[in-house]
Amino acid sequence: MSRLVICLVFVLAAFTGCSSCVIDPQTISIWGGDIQVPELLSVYPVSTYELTAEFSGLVTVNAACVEQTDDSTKVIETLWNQKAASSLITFVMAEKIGIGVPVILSASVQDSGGNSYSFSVPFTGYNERVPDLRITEIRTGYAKLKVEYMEILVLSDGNMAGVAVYNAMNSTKSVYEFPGCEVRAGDFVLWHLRSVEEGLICESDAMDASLGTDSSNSAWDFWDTQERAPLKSTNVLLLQERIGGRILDALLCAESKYDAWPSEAVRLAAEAAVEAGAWGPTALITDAVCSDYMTPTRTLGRNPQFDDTDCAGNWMVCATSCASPGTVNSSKPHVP
Ligand SMILES: [Ca+2]
Ligand SMILES: [Ca+2]
Repeated sequence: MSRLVICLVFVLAAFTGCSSCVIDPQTISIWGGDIQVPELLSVYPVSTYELTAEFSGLVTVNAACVEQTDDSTKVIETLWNQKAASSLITFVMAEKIGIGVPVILSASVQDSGGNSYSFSVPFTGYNERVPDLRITEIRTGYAKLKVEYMEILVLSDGNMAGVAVYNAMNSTKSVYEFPGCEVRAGDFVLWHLRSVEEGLICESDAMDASLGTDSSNSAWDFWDTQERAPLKSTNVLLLQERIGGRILDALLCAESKYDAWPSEAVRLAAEAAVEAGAWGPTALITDAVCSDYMTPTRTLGRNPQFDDTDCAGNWMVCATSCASPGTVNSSKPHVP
């Protein structure tokens, strides 16, 4: 059989070109008779100078470089420490990449059969200044311009870049990642799940930049673009320092019509929250806060009169019209 040459074109990111990089960033090319080459599974930064690439099989690296893709378009010398073929490769960059700065890793690898291919993947500079954060309020109801949101209180100064919310009951889009934003202890952050108005801005520099119903001039507003009931009232929400990273806080909530978590994903998230010490005493749905009677103006919030003890007793559904996006929660409960 003649030598099989397959070229697959993958547009992985907007890319302006890299003269000193030998790898074509938009092309994955495979040479050889066996096209079952190891697949690139993920690329993620693990420290300020290191990132890890995970493959579905053993590979060796032929070449690699990292290029900054903001205004500077700088190429950063990149090495890898590899004596034998591995499915987990750590690349070491010669220079620090700023928190949240967009970059692209381009590399060429080959497997034991001699099949080689190159790839380019975008990622952002490692955030070593993740603030301590607490979920303080959620709205799961939606009416007209009042969209679902999560309010987060910042407990220590830091940067939000890459901080992730895992929304366990949302199978369409289960993770939201915050962009870079310097925050200070005492600030409120608002993640609005829909964008249904004009003038919405994800604020990175100024708290008063965004318009929009429930935006706040004294909170950092971020706007997602989800649809169709994206935040369920029976749910487990995890706030993580980065995707797959340490759990900073969690909220387990459930309507009384359920006597068990409605999906395996939610059950596992509840267990992860309890294991991380972010909720208790158990991961059973009976230890979740009751989220009955929520409406667009009756949100679920921490009662500001109680200390944070990571359990259902800290939370309550507030009275009608007492939703408080971007400000301290009401301590007036809804009385059914
Ligand atoms: Ca704002
Ligand atoms: Ca509030």
